[in-house]
Amino acid sequence: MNSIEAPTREFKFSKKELEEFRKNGYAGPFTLYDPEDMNEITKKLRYSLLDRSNSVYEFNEDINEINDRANYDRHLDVPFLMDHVKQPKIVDKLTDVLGENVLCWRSEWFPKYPGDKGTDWHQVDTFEFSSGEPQLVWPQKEDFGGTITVWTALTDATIETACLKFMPGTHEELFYDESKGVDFDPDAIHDGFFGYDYQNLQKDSDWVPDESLAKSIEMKAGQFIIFWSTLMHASHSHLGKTNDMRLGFAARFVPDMVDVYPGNPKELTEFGSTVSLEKYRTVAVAGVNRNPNNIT
Ligand SMILES: O=C(O)CCC(=O)C(=O)O
Ligand SMILES: [Fe+2]
Repeated sequence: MNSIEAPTREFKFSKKELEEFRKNGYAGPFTLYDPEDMNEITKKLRYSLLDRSNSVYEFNEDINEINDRANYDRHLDVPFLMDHVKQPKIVDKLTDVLGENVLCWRSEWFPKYPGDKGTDWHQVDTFEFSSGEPQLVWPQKEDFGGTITVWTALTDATIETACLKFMPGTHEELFYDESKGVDFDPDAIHDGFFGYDYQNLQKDSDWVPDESLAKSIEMKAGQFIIFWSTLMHASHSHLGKTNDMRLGFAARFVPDMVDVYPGNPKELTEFGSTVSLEKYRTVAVAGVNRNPNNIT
C-alpha cells in the first residue's frame, strides 16, 4: 500500500492559542503577508477582480457594488485567492478545530469606504437570514454550528478606519433567530448590515448588545483573524479621516461533513442578487470531501 505522508501542520495553534480560541471564539491577529507586499497585492487584485470572465457568478449589471452577491467566491477563479484560502498558516489552524477534512465554502469582500457605518453586531449560524433557507446544515442537526471565518485585512484596519470588534466568549449562545427572516433594502447597503437590519432578528427585541464587552481588533494589511461566525461581531464606522477604504476578505470554512447549500439548489438569492449555483463548488483546503451531498 502506498503510504501517504500526513501533513506536518507546521502552523497549528499553540496550546495556549487553541485554549483561547475555544474560550473566546476567536484567535489572532496572525501575520500572513508583509504589509508592503499586501498593499501591492491588493492594488493588483482590485484590477483583476474586474475581470469576471471566469467567475462562477455572472456580473449583475444593475448592482455593481464590490459587495454584491455576484462578487462572492472569487477564490474559485482568482489564483491568488485560491492560494490564499489554502495557506498553511491558515489551514493548519483550521484543522485543529475542524478536523482533517476542511472545506472552504464561501469567500466575501468587506469594503468600508470613508464615511460608511460600521457593521452592526451579529451572530450567524445557518446564513438563513438572507436567503430564507439554511445554507449550512451540520450533521446530527446540532443545536448550532456556524462556520469559521478567516478575515484577512487587505488594507490596514484601525478604530478610525472600521476595524472589527468582537464580544469574547459569546459564540455558544445565539441572541438572534435567523429563521425570522429580514427583507433586503438596497438603500441601506452602506448602513449597518449591507442592506439588512440585523436587529430585526433579535430573539428579544428589547435586548441591547453590551458595548462595554467589545474588544476592538486593529490589524495591519496582511494580517488575518480567525473567528466563529456565531461569535458576536461587528465593525467600527469608517470616520473618513483618511480617503483610504478598508478592505477585508472573509473566507469561510466548515468540516466536510457539514452540508453546504443542502439539497443543492440551482440558485441563491441574497444581498439583492440572484445567482446560478451551476458552477459553484466547495474547495477541500485540507484532506478531502467525503460528503456525497457536497459538490467539490
Ligand atoms: O468587515 C466587516 O465589517 C464585517 C465582517 C463580518 O461580519 C464577517 O466577516 O462575517
Ligand atoms: Fe459577519
